[in-house]
Amino acid sequence: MKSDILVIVLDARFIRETVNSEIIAKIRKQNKPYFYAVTKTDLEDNIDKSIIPKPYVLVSATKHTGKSNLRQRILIIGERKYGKNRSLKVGILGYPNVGKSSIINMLKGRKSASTSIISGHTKSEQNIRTERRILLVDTPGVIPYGERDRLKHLLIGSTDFDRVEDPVDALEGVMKEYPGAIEEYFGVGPEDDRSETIEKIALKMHLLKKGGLPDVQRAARMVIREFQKGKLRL
Ligand SMILES: Nc1nc2c(ncn2[C@@H]2O[C@H](COP(=O)(O)OP(=O)(O)O)[C@@H](O)[C@H]2O)c(=O)[nH]1
Ligand SMILES: [Mg+2]
Repeated sequence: MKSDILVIVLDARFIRETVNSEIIAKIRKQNKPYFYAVTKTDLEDNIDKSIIPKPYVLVSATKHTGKSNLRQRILIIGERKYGKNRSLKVGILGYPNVGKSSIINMLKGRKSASTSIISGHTKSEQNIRTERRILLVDTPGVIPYGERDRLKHLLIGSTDFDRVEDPVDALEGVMKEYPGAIEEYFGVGPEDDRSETIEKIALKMHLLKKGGLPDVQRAARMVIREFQKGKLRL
C-alpha cells in the first residue's frame, strides 16, 4: 500500500493482543511515519496507559471522542515529514474487527466506510476523502501470518460469533480465562462444570432443541455475540 502515513488501530480492551508486530516491522523498514489509534475506549474503563505503544491517540468511534486529536496528529506528522500543504494518503491498519472503518466514518462525519460486527467485512482497500488534504485508505484487517490464537481472535472479534466452529468449546475457553464474568451477566451460578453453566444459560434464554433439551450450541454463539458486541464486558 502506498500510504504516506499509517495509523495502526488497537482495541482498548486488548491493547497488547492487537499490536501486530509483523506489520510494524514492515512499516519501520519502509521508514514510514506511523502512530497508534487506541479505539473502543468506551468499552474499557481502566486503560493501562503504560502498555500502549507510542505515539498514540485515544478514540471512541461510538462516542465520537478523540476525533480532533486524531486529525491533528495526521496533519502534524504529515507536515513534519512531507512539508506544509501536501496531500496525505493515510492507511488505516489493524486486526479484523478492531474498528478501522468506524474510525474512518468518525473522521468523515458520516458513514462512508462500511462497518460490521462480522469480521472480514471490508474486502478490499477503499479510499475515502475526509477533507481536501486527507485521503484515508480503509483496509481489510490482517492477522499475523500463521497466528493461531483461537481465544484471542474470538475476544477481539477477528473470528466472529457466526463463524466460530465449535462455539461451546470456544466459550468454555473464554470462561476459563475470565471466571465469573459470563455467569454474572446471565445471572447463573457458577457450576463445577462449565458446560453445565452453558446449559443453564440456554434454559434461561429459552434456547431449546426439539424435545426441550437446552440448545448449548446456539446459546454459546449468542453469548459470544454479546461480548463481541461489547454488551457483555469480560
Ligand atoms: N463500542 C464500540 N464499538 C465499536 C467502536 N468502533 C467500532 N465498533 C464496533 O466494532 C465492530 C467492528 O467495527 P469496524 O469498524 O467494522 O471494524 P473493522 O473490521 O476494523 O473495519 C462493529 O460492530 C462496530 O460497531 C467503538 O469505538 N466503540
Ligand atoms: Mg472494515
